[in-house]
Amino acid sequence: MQAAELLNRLGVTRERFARGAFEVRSPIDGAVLGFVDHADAAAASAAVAAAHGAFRDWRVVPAPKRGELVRLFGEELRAAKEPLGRLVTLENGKILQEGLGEVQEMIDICDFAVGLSRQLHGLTIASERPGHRMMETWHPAGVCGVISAFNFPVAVWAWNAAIALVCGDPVVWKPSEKTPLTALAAHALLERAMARFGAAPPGLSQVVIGGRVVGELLADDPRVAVLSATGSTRMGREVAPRVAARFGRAILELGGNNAAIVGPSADLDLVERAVLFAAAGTAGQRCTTLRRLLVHESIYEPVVARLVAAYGRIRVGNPLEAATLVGPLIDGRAFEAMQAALAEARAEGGRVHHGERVTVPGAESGFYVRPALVEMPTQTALVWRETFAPVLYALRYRTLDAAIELHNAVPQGLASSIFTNDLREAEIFLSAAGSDCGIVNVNIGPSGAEIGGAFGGEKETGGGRESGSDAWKGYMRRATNTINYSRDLPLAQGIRFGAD
Ligand code: UN1
Repeated sequence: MQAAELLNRLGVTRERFARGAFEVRSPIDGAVLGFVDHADAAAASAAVAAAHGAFRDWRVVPAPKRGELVRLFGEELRAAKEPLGRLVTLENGKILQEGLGEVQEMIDICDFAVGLSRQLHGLTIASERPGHRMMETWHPAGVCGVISAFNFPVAVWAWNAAIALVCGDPVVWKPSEKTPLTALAAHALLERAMARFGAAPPGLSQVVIGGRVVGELLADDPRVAVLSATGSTRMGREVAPRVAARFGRAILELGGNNAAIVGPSADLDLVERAVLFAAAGTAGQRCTTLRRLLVHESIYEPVVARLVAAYGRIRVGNPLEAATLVGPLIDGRAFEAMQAALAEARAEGGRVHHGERVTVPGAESGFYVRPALVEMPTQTALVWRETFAPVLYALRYRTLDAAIELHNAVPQGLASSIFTNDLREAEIFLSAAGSDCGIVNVNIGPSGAEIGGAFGGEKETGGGRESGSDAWKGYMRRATNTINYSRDLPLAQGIRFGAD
């Protein structure tokens, strides 16, 4: 089924995808999928104004009622999983299994958010004063801006939107310019849910297709109480100071440089499967993609040999075909960045296995590559950088301490894992002296996180947390309440003030 038909089915009207000045092409074969317009700053500002207006009404709707809207959205997503997943594949190039998985992630976060809508609870805290009660109340924070990246064109928005909406925050979404059509489709499903819900204030959720000016407006506008931004560390470096300058709240999910340590006792069958999914899956274009493999010297040779062989067998091709494991890169720039990294690796004494362009019949203009495995003598400046492509650097280590040091030496801190059957090694890696990342796994790769946990990382990854656990607190403001039900006025800290 072609894009226009999918968009129709998903409820996007032709004016929205067939008439604009900007062409949208598929990374699969360069086919034109549609045309969109880009909003200017004034249009983005109008969207924020409308959302800000909606906030007055939405904040006082009881949270479980707000949850009902998200429940309906989850129903729409369930019904549209196949066409939306397919559209993700057409516009982003990830394999269909992963396109469908992305929609499943949206469904899961809706379920989570619906439950959460009855549990936005604060603490009751013992007061030091007789006849007093202290408690915390969580209130909606205000408009939530969402800036999302091409690699998860709809799921990351859904993590934010589902939580923000139950928390009482209207949402203004700036999707990646590379994936506007999936954004329009996902939003059309939310619009269907809002129509069924009946009581959503106008402007409650909006999608603003556009470039840099839209992102800048969301960063600068004081009406945007929370800005959740996913993308490169470079983008975060621009967004964060602008939000901070107006004392806004930013939830940042930026670059990763995720590693796995493979200890001497590791189950190597598990390692092979996990590395293939984590390093080659999604063509290396997840923020949680495995980029560094630190292997104990006693098993380094067999592990690398096995992976090089497995990489040679990966089916690279059209992501709509069931047997394909790796689809195209998003564009030529990603391909050039990958090839530049491989050239740099060679210059630094690295040994490059695979990584060459693959020609796919009928899709010659697509940037298909065989994922690369690069043996590096040391962890050079190149290895410190996140190259958003399927390049896995392999390094050897002698002691676990040295491995953890290498592991934590990079500037990013998103996801990590250790493969070991040695309880001590696993626990050390999980301990305060182990991995410094926001996600730390044992015997599974760093990618493919479930929505139930808080998602995000430290250092240059930005420190934000989205999705599950108590990440919802980032979308609300906390009020500490002290209530006096006595007839006296005892002061805290035992202060005496005036006559008594
Ligand atoms: C991202 O790449 O921006 O852990 C998000 C994962 C996914 C989310 C990745 N659940 O791979």
